[in-house]
Amino acid sequence: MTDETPDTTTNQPPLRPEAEVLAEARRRSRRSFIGLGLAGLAGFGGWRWLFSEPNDEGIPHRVRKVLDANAQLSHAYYKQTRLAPEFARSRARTPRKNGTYGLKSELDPATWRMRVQSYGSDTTQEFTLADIQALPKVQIVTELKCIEGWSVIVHWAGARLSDFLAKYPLATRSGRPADPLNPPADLAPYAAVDTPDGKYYVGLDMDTVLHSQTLLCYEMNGKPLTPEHGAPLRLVTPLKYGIKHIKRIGTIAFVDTQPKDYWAEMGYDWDSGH
Ligand SMILES: Nc1nc2c(c(=O)[nH]1)N[C@H]1C(S)=C(S)[C@@H](COP(=O)(O)O)O[C@H]1N2
Ligand SMILES: [Mo]
Repeated sequence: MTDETPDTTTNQPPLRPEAEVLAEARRRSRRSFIGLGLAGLAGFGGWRWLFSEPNDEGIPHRVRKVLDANAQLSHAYYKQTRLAPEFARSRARTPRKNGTYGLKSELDPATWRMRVQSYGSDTTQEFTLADIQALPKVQIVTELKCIEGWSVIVHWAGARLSDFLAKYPLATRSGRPADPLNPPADLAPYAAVDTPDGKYYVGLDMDTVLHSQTLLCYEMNGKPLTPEHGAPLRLVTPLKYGIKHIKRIGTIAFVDTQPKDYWAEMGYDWDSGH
């Protein structure tokens, strides 16, 4: 973040560190809550704006309730219908190397494994990159949006996380496959995804896990991922901001409670959708 040099070849605006954006959002929220009308809050854009705010300070209780109701509506909508826009491959560019938490130690791709803890048990199963690459290869050209205020169209390739969970049914207690169109009743509500060293971590709700554009990604713009962009395997989930696209996946655990999330702990909203 702050230690990164902007990539001048892609002609992007100067970097705004996440921490700086966060501080500004806090100032803005304090100043503008009083002047904000309820009508605005209840509007479709209103809830999104508010939910992008880092904290609840100063939100009257009743307003909070309206917001929660709106969030539930939008959640249902998102679940059933939303896809991130896709673009022509010719528009794909190389994104910044942004964020190095959990990437600082050396990693040998030959000995790397993705360790998955199945729902309702302590057992973990290990997967090689070849296991992931044996699943259907899915390619999407979508926008990577960072909360710092930049976005880049990127061509990603990998396996759908939902295809992985259909083949390896680790997200249900019963061992039933996690069919996104007909989710079993004993499906885990959340997944926790961490780097191998545990220094970066994201939490995902199950709608996001099973979304058709959520990939266990191993290629960027037609080439294997480089270490800076998350080799050997990263998450891509284009309805969420970049902060959820965890690079260098180490472990996935299917769990009952909302998992800890690196940037949510710093004050961003846990969902981080856009
Ligand atoms: N392990 C890890 N993954 C991470 C981060 C990080 O610091 N560590 N930063 C996130 C952020 S804030 C963004 S915007 C994207 C950027 O991905 P890129 O470096 O491939 O552009 O990675 C995300 N994944
Ligand atoms: Mo980001």
